[in-house]
Amino acid sequence: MKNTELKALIFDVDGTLTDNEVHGHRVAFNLAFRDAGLDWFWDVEIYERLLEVFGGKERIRYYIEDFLTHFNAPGDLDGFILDLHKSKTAHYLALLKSGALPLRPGVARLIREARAAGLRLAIASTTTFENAELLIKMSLGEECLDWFDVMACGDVVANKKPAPDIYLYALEQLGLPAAECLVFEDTEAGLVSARAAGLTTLITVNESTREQDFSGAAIVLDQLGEPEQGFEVLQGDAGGATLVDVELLRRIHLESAT
Ligand code: XBP
Repeated sequence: MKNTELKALIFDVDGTLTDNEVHGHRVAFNLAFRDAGLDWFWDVEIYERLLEVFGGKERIRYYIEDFLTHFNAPGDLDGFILDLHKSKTAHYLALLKSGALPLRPGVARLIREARAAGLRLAIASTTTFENAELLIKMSLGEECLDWFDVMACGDVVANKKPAPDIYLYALEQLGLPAAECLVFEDTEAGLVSARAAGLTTLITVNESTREQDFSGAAIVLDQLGEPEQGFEVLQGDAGGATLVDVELLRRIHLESAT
């Protein structure tokens, strides 16, 4: 049991705020490969394997090193990957602007409710700041960017998830101990990262992560839930609740050991 007050919610972005990996990032990567004249195509099956590696630049390198049998790497491989990733990010931002990547159920509702209840909000994501920033602008409104005290994104830390770096950085920027915060994640690696930073973690799975190992999560749900569509509890105890609200979060926080 905790004897601390819940003061802040820390949200992962990709897969948690929006179900955007297969339908967003993957599409953007393939468009960048096409523009570069590469015959690479990441179908869903390959992409879900590549999601083992967090970080778009790191994922491209992983593909080159572990999936391609013949690739005449350019002399400046780092520069090649950087240019490819910049092109991918441009395509991803265009997808966001098109409205193709809405928030998952319950996300906007919970964020508004948490803010009204005086909880602080933060982002801790491997994606780039510009990707996270535009998602919030497009889905919540530009004025809502100020709701997030911290937006810890991408290369701000050296080691990406499952390393705890991005969560440790977010806690440092918040000026709060882990015991006063609660994390929302969608992947096993994200859970490992948050738990290694001492953070209580709520999981909302998506189709790519449903079968992953979420041992150590405070609770595992299929979504945050809406009044008209309750969540499904996959692991843990929601005490009869059908959607994630501040009351449920406070209870989960108090009942979690660490
Ligand atoms: C998920 C990631 C990111 C995205 C791609 O981040 O691993 O790398 O897949 O985005 P999180 P970039 O779950 O931490 O939000 O190409 O911008 O890295």
